[in-house]
Amino acid sequence: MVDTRLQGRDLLHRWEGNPAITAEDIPFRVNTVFNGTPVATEDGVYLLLRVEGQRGYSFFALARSSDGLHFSIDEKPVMLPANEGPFALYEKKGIEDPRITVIDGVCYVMYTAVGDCGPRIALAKTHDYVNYERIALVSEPGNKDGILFPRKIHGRYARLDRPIGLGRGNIWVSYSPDLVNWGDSEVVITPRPGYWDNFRVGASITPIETEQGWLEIYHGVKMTSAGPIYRMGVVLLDLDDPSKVIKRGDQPILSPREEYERIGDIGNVCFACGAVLSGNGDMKIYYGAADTSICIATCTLDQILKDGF
Ligand code: BMA
Repeated sequence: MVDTRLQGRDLLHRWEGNPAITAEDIPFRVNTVFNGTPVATEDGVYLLLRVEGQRGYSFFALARSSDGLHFSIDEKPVMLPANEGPFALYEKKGIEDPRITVIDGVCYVMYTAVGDCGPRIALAKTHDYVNYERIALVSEPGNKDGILFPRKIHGRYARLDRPIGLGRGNIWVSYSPDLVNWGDSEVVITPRPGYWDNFRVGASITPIETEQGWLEIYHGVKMTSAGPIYRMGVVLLDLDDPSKVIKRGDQPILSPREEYERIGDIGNVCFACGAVLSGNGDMKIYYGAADTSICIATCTLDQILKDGF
């Protein structure tokens, strides 16, 4: 049988049921839902959703699914911006783009705290996906897309993030002994002039450990006269030293083409916030489309490693 994924323009295959979740599926009034991060639980796949309320700021809701495709959404939001304590000032304009990583059985969520001084990365944890305990604000402003690695590297926690330097976004790696204090930061990848990721790059999913290295699906932004285009690409990082790039795909693996990716509050956006890998190597990648819905794309890990580079 011919594998159509190699014939189309995209390596990933869009789920026929896309968009998987829209504002109409949320049991309370919202503006949009997008950029949800998945976690595989004993009860199926849960997705922590970024929901933008009617007032304009974002918060998180929980979606549950037995098959990873069809979701039902909890009646109430599960995490709202802090309105008191040390996080309140920095979450005044909302909480965005959560990324779940499970390390040693503990479910952590790195997210973007948005305040008057700009976006910074924050860390929380949960034992039931409904209650979230904030741990720390872990970056200065001007940083987004913080994502923990799923295990320590040489005895330290590690994360990818996206500080803005000279107006352009690069992916960096940093290390921590305790998840609170971070340092030894090094740049991992930068935008490539002339390419589909010429303007900004940022980590998108929790790195997946493979025999060849850490597989990271990232978002690359091309700036055009009609505005930015957000696509997904792949990079493979050294298992011992993730600042070392083993290889980086020349081409994106998914680009906005469908109407639900082209048209929305911010058009031309495919923005992944996580993936679920099954034992047989099948992957479901969850992405926000046009900042207006949540979509699902599939592939196998082998195919990404073979044809994504
Ligand atoms: C990024 C983030 C994402 C958003 C994307 C496209 O900078 O803010 O939340 O989906 O832009 O608008």
